[in-house]
Amino acid sequence: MKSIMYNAALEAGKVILKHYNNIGNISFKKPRSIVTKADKLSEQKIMDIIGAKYPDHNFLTEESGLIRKKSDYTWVIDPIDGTTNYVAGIPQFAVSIGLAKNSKILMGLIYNPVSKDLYFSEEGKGSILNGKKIKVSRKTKLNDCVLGFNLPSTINTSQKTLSLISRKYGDFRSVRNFGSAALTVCYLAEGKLDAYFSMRISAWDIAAAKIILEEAGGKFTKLNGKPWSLYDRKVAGSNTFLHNKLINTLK
Ligand code: LIP
Repeated sequence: MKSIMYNAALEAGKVILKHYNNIGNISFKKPRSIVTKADKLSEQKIMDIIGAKYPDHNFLTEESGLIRKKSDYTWVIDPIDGTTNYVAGIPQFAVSIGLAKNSKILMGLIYNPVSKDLYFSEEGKGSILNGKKIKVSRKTKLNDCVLGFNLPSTINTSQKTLSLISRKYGDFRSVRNFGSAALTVCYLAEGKLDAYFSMRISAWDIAAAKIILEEAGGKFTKLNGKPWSLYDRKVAGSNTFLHNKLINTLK
């Protein structure tokens, strides 16, 4: 399963790069939520590669939704996380592939085809970036911390997010928004950021990132601190040491 996951992500990366300087038409799935030809082709490439090897497995993907085949295994796929960056030529986007057995994430891979940074994790085996183990930061004070967040396409939830950040800004050393939730959580997993939250996230944005964070020593829950499951939208992640403080501050 691991080698299929790698192969699918690397092949999808080639598709994405092929169209990077020639994006073509952009369609709107919903107001402010865009999709390109490369999103669809990348997703198709991933599903073709995985489907050829595991024809009975389910898929949950950003562009096709849930394709259920009654298997215990579900591949959770975002063909380009950070499509707005992709379209703008900002090299901060990634392929994200997670594998869940029932509701448990077993494996995750996040690949930025421009930087070639590849994050991978497997349950119980830690997390790696380009083959080297990564670990979360060891900060324990919120006011030493850099908080990552993301802004969903829905105006109302983004305004709520910004208003929360505005109120709590002074509790943190700084905040960052990168436009790819998957990469943001990887930065947390490797200790570049110390905490993360989202008021609206989708399973395909976050499934792979969740195991990469946890296997690097981090903690990932719902925004209220309770255990996360695949369809929960409000989430928080941290280096573990800060988790309770983060949840309390963001209440
Ligand atoms: C996007 C994210 C971004 C988040 C958006 C959206 P897409 O994913 O990763 O950070 O704020 O809500 O989900 O649509 O580019 O795959």
